[in-house]
Amino acid sequence: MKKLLIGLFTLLLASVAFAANMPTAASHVSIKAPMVDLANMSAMGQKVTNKKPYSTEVRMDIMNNSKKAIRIVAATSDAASQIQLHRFKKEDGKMIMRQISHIKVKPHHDKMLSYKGIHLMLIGLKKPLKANEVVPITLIFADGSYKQVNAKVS
Ligand SMILES: [Cu+2]
Repeated sequence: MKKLLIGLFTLLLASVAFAANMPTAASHVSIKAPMVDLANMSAMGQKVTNKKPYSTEVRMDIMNNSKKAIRIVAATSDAASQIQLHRFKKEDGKMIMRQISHIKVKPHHDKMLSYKGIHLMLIGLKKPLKANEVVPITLIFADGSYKQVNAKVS
């Protein structure tokens, strides 16, 4: 019985070590041109004064360099009270933003996040953002791994 327990314990340790060495979704992703956009705030019914910015979208190009699809399930930033994943699409002749549960990037493909389609939405900006300021954003993947992206305000 004792031998069996030791055996099981060793097996458990080995599997934990294996899991720790598994490549994560974050390690398979490369990000190009991350950008926080202020110019489109007017299109969301906000004034482009930058005196009291409430929310704005984040664009970037997410490249999946692996053979498996990856999913972004959340994002966070100290600059905003929350980040939602959004899809901008036409419904009944109107362009409407809808919250989505995840952003999927196909194997060996890239996904362009843009105002016209899928994007990250910074909601409740804590202070006005200035041009060329860098906003660190953390992308969280379905496997629990995460990646920090430095998005430039422009
Ligand atoms: Cu949005």
